[in-house]
Amino acid sequence: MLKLCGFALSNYYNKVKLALMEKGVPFEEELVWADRSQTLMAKSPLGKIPYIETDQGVLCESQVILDYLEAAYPEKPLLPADPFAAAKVRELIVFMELHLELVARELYGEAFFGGTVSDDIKLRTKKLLTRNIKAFAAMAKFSPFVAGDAFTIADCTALAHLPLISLATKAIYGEDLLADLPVRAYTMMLGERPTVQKVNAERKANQALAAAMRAK
Ligand SMILES: N[C@@H](CCC(=O)N[C@@H](CS)C(=O)NCC(=O)O)C(=O)O
Repeated sequence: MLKLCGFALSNYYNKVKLALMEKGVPFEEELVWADRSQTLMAKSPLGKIPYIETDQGVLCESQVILDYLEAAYPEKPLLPADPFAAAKVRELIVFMELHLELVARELYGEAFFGGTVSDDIKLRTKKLLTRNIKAFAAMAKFSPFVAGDAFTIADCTALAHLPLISLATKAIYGEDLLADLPVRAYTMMLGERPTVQKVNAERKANQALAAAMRAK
């Protein structure tokens, strides 16, 4: 059976986990911390999670994993059949990850992990996020799903990243830079899905585990 490896506090892990559950693909999970161990590096060369183990071998990078799942398990697609419509969904994903999440990630050290981020980085990140969020707002649909009227892999991505970006910007700038977008209502709407409830409950449990380990 396909194995999803990583930890449930990770937004990229939860992106893949939600897609697996929404597609109804059977899978098991293995708790792997991003500890740069030799075992991890052998499977994921940058030491990043998530990765999956399949009968054919290991795959890392969440978007590569989702593309593999769409091709290998086409019974319940999470992408439109039309190539252009599917590309528009992927465009939104690339946009959220490259231009929003990766930019906001600069803030996580201080926002979530007790570190500090320099004022220069805070300033540059705010400038970039302000510009990029405006562009994202012009592309995202939220009607009711992020790419339109159907649940797609863009929702697995949006749900994993957007609330985190809100939290991080609120913590660092005292304001949610995504506040003009209906992220809260969207998150609540998706929160009615049993798959999302399971992802959230297991993320909280993993957060408690990580906190208990840090306290030791
Ligand atoms: N581009 C990667 C990003 C994955 C990622 O950044 N994972 C984080 C956890 S959320 C990680 O493993 N960080 C540990 C590290 O970079 O050493 C993907 O899409 O899978």
